Amino acid sequence: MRHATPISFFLFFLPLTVLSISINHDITVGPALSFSPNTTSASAGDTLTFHFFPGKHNVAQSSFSTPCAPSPNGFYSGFIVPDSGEDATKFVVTVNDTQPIWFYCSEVMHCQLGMVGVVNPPISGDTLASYALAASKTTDSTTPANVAGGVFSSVNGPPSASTSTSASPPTSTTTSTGTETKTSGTSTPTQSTSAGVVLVSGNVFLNGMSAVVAVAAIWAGLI
Ligand SMILES: *[C@@H]1O[C@H](CO)[C@@H](O)[C@H](O)[C@H]1NC(C)=O
Ligand SMILES: *[C@@H]1O[C@H](CO)[C@@H](O)[C@H](O)[C@H]1NC(C)=O
Ligand SMILES: [Cu+2]
Repeated sequence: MRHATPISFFLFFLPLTVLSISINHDITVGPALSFSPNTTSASAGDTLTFHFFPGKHNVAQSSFSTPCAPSPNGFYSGFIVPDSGEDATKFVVTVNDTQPIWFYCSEVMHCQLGMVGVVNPPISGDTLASYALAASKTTDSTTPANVAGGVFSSVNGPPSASTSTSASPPTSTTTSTGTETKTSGTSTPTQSTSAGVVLVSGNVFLNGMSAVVAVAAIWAGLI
């Protein structure tokens, strides 16, 4: 029977090899004129969850060459302005590839004063510092016409865990303009104060755990 062990071992690892783990990256927007963290490394299929704090802020995607102005088909959250603390509404954007994603807040002068960020900055060449410098030299910001490229969520973390390699990003582009329904009150905002904190989504973790348990059980049974 011993000779059977390696084969079953492979068989039980097979599902794990196609399991891609999506990670959510939390980014706070405000209350200071900054995104935190302002630099994030993400893989395709990961999500970015923007958490909004007081001050009048939003997040809009830009290109490196046009700071403080939206890129065509870029994402835009709309203004999300809580009275105090974190707004219940978060904006979740799926990362589709590892190309750099430059973004800014379009409120008057916020981009010029350094309210900018990047996901997957190039290893060499364009830097956030040079983007911020170029932004500081622009005279005004452009606010996109419509909310686009993401979904609103009232929960912390990604709206749903994707464990499939065929990435199925949330396709429902929210086109509702302007007026957002604010669910006030009960959700306790967990402000992620540590920069760069990543939350492995619960579903993925559980799937991973049960796979590990299954493999361990089989392994133990065969020995
Ligand atoms: C990015 O954030 C870090 C940490 O807060 C800060 O030291 C740095 O100046 C920021 N970079 C830019 C270009 O704003
Ligand atoms: C990824 O694709 C989805 C679906 O087209 C889109 O909503 C989202 O904005 C894209 N993400 C980025 C960073 O462009
Ligand atoms: Cu702002």
